[in-house]
Amino acid sequence: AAAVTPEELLDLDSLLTEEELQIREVVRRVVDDRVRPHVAQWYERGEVPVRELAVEFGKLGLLGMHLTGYGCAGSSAVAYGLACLELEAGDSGVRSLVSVQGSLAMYAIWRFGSEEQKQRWLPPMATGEAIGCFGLTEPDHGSDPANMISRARRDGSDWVLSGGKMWITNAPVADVAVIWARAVEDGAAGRVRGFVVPMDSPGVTAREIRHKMSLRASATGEIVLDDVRLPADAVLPDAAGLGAPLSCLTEARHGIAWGALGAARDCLHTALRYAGEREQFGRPIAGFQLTQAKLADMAVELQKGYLLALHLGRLADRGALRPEQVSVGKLNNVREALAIARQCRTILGANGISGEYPVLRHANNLESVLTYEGTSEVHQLIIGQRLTGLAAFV
Ligand code: TGC
Ligand code: FAD
Repeated sequence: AAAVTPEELLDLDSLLTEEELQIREVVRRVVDDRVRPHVAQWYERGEVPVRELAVEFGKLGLLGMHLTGYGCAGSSAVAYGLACLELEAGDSGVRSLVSVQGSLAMYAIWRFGSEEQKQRWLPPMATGEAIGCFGLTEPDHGSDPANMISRARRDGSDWVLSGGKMWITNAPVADVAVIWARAVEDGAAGRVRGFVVPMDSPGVTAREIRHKMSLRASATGEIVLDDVRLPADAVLPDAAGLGAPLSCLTEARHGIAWGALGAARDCLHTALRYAGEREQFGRPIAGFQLTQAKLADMAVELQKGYLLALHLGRLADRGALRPEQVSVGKLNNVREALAIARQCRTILGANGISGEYPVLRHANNLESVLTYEGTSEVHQLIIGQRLTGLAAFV
């Protein structure tokens, strides 16, 4: 019988609408044209043309694509997920660019910002003319953002921000940052508030983090906030408490549950092609039972992950998606994608470690994806808390 792709195995395309299939096709094409031919080189050099890509993606409505108004496309959650999947089939760093811009920075302004903040920032962010970043993690506080050290104190009507953020995607190239800091109220640390901070504000410095062995086609930086004076209207008026940044994470984590499958799919396609062509012991390695067991198991996991992502997307489109459900998707799909990438690596033998093939690049990227947006342990604890009613974080 003729070979089918892993996606054709269960005919899961039949679960998508015509419009969703069209959006997927558009994103797949832009990844084929603008990402695939260059991404190995970007990865090797540790440089990526964020601005050019952002403008390209902006033209297609991929930035803040699931948001409405202010130049955003207003697509469904499923369409957004499919876009994330296709982008990450190119590279996790490219999907990160879009996640951070749309689901973190733009979403925070869209959901919690004033009308003036939305008018000022969302249209240029939707076109990719303005790049955003999202500063929650600090050098000493990653999984426990509640213990953040960054502070915002009042000075007259102004706000003065001090502290620092670490591992911030897009920071080295960003025009604007959404920074989360505890407001100092009556001399004591109060609630977490969000601030819209132009990156050229006096006292803000961004330094690129170099020597990464993962997510090299992504700009990652540290932001230092040295008594950054901001006007009263820099605060996001509707964000008070840690729930605000955490709700932004729910948006981005949903995209990642889809996106990671793209990296896995690209690895599996590569391994299938390679196994069909590579001969050892006088026959294609795809004909060995042990190779087929690996390929079959990976195709099964990929399709299970896809069904899970699609279920989450449909729940989101009904307005019924809960954060712990997103944790199930993020935990499972990133964990399985990483396992698939590593397994594919074995099928390529020595070629598996070469940059001529995408497999180890995806596997290395997925190490970051496993850690950011909540480590797998944090998602296990979120699910565990939901199952038992007991919080085991502390
Ligand atoms: P906890 O007491 O559980 O919650 C504080 C308040 O927040 C509410 N809440 C949420 N609201 C909306 N969405 C969610 N996902 C929420 N999770 C919690 C909660 O109901 C509560 O509300 P209220 O009204 O009672 O105050 O908070 P906790 O301090 O115990 O922390 C819980 C924990 C550990 C799950 C949380 O801190 C966490 O998720 N930690 C992981 C941090 C993280 O994921 N950082 C990611 C940074 S951004 C990033 O990595 C970008 S990577 C680039 C890319 O995306 O491509
Ligand atoms: P830690 O919190 O120090 O965790 C270290 C280990 O301890 C992990 O295995 C963790 O699971 C475990 N651990 C921690 N607490 C517990 C517990 N209670 N129980 C059991 N185990 C526990 N952040 C942003 O704000 N914005 C960004 O744009 C952004 N981009 C990123 C890009 C990259 C490439 C990377 C790698 C990270 C990025 N991050 C960003 C930061 C990311 O969100 C954090 O790295 C992540 O939340 C984990 O924090 P940490 O690295 O400080 O690890």
